[in-house]
Amino acid sequence: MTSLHESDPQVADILDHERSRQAYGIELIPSENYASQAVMEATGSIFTNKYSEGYPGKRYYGGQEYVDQVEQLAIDRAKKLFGVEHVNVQPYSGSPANTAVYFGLLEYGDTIMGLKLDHGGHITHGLPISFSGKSFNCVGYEVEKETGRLNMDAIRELAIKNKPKLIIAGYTAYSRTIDWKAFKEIADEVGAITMADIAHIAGLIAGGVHESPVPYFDVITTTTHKTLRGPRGAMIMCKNEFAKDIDKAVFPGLQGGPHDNTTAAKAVAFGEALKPEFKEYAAQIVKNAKKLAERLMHHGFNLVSGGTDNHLILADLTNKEIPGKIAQEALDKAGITLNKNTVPFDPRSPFDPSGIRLGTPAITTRGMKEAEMEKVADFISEALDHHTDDEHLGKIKGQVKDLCNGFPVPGIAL
Ligand code: DSN
Repeated sequence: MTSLHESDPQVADILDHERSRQAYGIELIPSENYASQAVMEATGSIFTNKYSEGYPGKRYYGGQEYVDQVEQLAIDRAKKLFGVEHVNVQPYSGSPANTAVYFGLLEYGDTIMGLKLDHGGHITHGLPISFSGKSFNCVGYEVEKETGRLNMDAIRELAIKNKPKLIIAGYTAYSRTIDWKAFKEIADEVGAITMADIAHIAGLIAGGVHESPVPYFDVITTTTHKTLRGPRGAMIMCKNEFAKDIDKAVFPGLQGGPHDNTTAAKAVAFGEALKPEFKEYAAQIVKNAKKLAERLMHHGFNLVSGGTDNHLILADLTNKEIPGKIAQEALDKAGITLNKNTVPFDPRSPFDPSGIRLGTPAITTRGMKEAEMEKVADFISEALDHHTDDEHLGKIKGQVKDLCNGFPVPGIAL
């Protein structure tokens, strides 16, 4: 048994640095989180060595007695967690999961309707240069300019005009709750299938703080590593009537062997999310985001839609006269990680947009609460006020480290 430090000190050294970066910095990218030690152990487990094309009880390789157990366990736990009829836990990540839904349920050229990327959607929801945009007739809906929120009447009109075969709800940069029932009613009116992409808010739904699309939607995709706090991966949940088509689309339609080590880690994460303390975690994510938003607004930040109902905040920095890219870079120097992001109707480019996107899943995992959110907002404001002063940013980085020292990351041993 040779450790990584002995066998490959170069990679081990990079990992050590990344470990410190994660432990001593404030992680605000809303799609990131800190997986538990147990999730990481399963991810790095013996199942890395196994191939298991097929599904439990119907495989194309021998030696499946334990793989079948772990995949079935992941499926059963996911069903219990979300109350769904059917689950496929094999998708490698969110984009392959969404692609599998399209591949299984649509014909090339069909019309699909999703929120435009620069309004908070996802690449796979119909961005013209993506596989989804090239393969389907994609009609993008928008948020309202005045409110930054979805307008269900406008979405209904667009659906009636374009008659999509699939309507997608669920976003990557939208900070408000989603009216699943209203989407379902629109879909029924135009005869569309409904797909919810709950990647960002899966943990909030599992934890009972956001309404679930399950009673309304036909198909639900999610990654497993964001608010759900599992390994990098995804799953597709659906009504039984779509199960066969979805399973065939995942394997053999799009993928070969599932990553069984990730499947084991998904089972662990779903087990963690079924525990009562996960409900407290999910509720605290939202409380923290609301407090962070409130304090940022106190510092004069202009938040799209005026605040948040979930784990994320989208700030338009136009009034601060700091482009998102410069803000991201300055905050990196202060030990605060978030991402530059377009805001709806952004006159700037995605590489140099007007906004920043930030969120609370990771800092909530390390136990920070409302009092710390005030400090985090104060750090951000101070850093952006001094964004050209590296010395000042370095001083804030020291204070960030002091704060982080009081909130060790579960899963990172230093
Ligand atoms: N890359 C993810 C995010 O950051 O929101 C979406 O897939």
